[in-house]
Amino acid sequence: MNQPGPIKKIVEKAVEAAEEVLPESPPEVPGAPGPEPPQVAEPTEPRPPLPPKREQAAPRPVSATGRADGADPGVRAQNGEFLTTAQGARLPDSDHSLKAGPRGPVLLQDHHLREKITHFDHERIPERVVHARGAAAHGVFRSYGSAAGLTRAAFLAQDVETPVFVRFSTVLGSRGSADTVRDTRGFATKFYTGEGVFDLVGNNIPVFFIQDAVKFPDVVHAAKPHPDREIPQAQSAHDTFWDFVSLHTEATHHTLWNMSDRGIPRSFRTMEGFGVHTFRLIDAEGRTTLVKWHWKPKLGVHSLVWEEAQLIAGADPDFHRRDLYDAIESGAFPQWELGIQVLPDTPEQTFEGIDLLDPTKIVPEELAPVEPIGLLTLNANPTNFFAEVEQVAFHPGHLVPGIDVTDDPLLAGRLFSYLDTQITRLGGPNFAQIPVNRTHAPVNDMLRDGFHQHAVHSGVAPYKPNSLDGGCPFFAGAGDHARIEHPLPLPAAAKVREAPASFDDHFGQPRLFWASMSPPEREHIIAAYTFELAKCYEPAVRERTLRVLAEIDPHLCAEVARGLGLPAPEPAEPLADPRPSPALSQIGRTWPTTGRVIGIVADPDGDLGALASVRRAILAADMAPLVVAPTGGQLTAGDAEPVTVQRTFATARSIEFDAVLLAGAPAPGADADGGRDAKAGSPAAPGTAVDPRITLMLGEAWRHAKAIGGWGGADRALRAAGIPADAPGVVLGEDGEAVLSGITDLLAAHRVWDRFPPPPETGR
Ligand code: HDE
Repeated sequence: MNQPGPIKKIVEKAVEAAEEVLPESPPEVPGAPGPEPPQVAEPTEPRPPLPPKREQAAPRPVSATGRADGADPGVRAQNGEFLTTAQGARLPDSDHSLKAGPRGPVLLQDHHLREKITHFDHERIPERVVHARGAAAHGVFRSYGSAAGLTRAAFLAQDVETPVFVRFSTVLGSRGSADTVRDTRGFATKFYTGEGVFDLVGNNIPVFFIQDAVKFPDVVHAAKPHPDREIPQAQSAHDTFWDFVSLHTEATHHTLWNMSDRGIPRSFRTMEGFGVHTFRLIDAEGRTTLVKWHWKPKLGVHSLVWEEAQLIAGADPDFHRRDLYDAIESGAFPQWELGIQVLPDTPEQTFEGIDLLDPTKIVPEELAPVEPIGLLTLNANPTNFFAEVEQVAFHPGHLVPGIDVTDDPLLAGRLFSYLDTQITRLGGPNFAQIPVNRTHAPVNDMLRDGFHQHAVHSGVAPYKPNSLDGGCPFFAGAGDHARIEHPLPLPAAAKVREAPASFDDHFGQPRLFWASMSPPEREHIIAAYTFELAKCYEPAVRERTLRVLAEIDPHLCAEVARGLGLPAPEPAEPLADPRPSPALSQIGRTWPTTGRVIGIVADPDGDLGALASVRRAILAADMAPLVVAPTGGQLTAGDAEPVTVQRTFATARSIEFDAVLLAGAPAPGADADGGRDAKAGSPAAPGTAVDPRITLMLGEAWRHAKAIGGWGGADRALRAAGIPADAPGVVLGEDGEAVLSGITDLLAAHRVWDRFPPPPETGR
């Protein structure tokens, strides 16, 4: 056994030092920037660096060739006491360039200056051409074994635990764009299995805009900002997008999902995920099954409302990123069940008349139930965003034995694209050696050299056949876990640029989706189309899109047309009535409330004891309480336990909370003045009894169908906001904890659905 070297000793010392200051359990309020609170004075005494925060993890230490290297995870990060150059020479100063005298010219021989600036100049890499904005976490996947009869994939055998890294993303926006824009979300999972990496690179919407990869640049060019003025950022509400999708009607199904509440998720934790394409599973005997992959969130599918999404994009553009990291930091680990729809592998590759090679079609869950096969738990935040989240490289062709692709023409193009784009984005062909991309299975690929080669390969014969390296490495057989392509028989065919006739049905499944929506969900879809089209400049684009909507549903078309001030066209032929799929609606079930955020508005003159006990009850229920008060600091009164304030009336906005509790009715704070805080109104209404920022917050929570509760005179605040005390989703009482219990029941249904206004009378 080796003696610990000096670096290891430093790391151990650092961990010990940090363990003395780190809390045993997760913090009550997540978001601390480091593992230890800093002192006010700048530290000057050399000491070992702090370790990552308790909830953070880095990629597992394996070598560039996939072998467990036994390294302490800490020693891979920079970890000395002293500032050095990149070559490890200790530096006495990094605040001044080397000059000929204090006022003299800077000397060319200042290598430290040149090294520091040169490195800085190259800190950025190209962002992803799509899915540039994202956030990710580490976790573990535990397989139930229920798919073991269908596939020989070792990680799907019973109770196998596989480390994973999951990246969520928006599609359209740049790396710095807002999280809550209306868009599809990426849901990409890297399974580090013992048989190599398996990537499930999916989305939160089960269908795609196009049926053939050759159209991908078209749809992306149409959806990205206009090339002349480069606006709008991360939006579909503009002419080029609607121009394309109204002409290219195979996009109708995906566009309808984007216009539904699925386009504005409340959280990554409340999104479903889909593999979109059909995949093929192969068992040990070579029998095959077709499957569609599904991720089902334990917290249920939950979305924002559009006004909320817009407010958040301004007030907290990092909303989804923060939500994911905070949930993990506070121990509310997000979970999804992986499920499959199991479909027979017939020569036609159809199921109940649905073409399984057409990525614009779903198989309704009522026809083929989603069978759970394992549980994903995200339990650690990244330690370094760039190294892990920015450099991770997924690929739908990263497959393991027992899992294969189908001939979906969209998937075929993806199999080419990802590796190709990553060579540019990650600066050469060796990005599989970046720590987050390293497989946990030994690599003997005979790929050699290239930019950023990290492995130090031995041997002289990186070719096959060879005898100089003893013939190594050798081919594997099925018994050695080889990934053998399934010998699928192909029908005789001619070389054509055509799609099968079944791909021509562009409206049947959009009709099914619309028919499956509840009244409030339909209202949201109508509003979304009306909003987006009203943002288009060209009347022809609006009119053409209305013709598409006429093929989905006359009410949808008529209502959007009404909002645009245009006549509603008729469908080309009578519309068939589809059988709805209730599984597509978000409404009608209840879900765990773990990790939900409750704002408690404190009245500094109210009962602080009740406030403190409700706060504790929220924490005990695994939810996050945020106390909102006129100023920061702590609230104290008499012998009552002091309560720490997390948000002030000036910094708080309703959008941060899933529910609002009123511990009284706070009088206007000292800064309730339009000059200081425009939210307070300008000029401030004289004689207002309740702080106007709180009435604004209540009005927003009301419109967004959030639960509102209160005690200790809270009814005055509701009156000031014009909210009836007996309205749906309002819980008032004398006992704060009883009010909280009512609010928790409401939160389980995600929104107070009855509160959304009924559809206007339109004769339908
Ligand atoms: Fe992607 N897609 N895609 N895509 N995709 C990329 O790969 C592409 C498609 C998806 O978090 C790129 O490394 C083509 C469908 C996700 O890093 C690129 C086509 C689905 C992510 C690419 C599609 C996806 C990407 C950009 C049509 C859902 C983010 C950077 C044939 C099943 C992964 C990169 C991450 C990323 C190409 C269609 C999901 C350019 C050509 C369908 C989640 O290679």
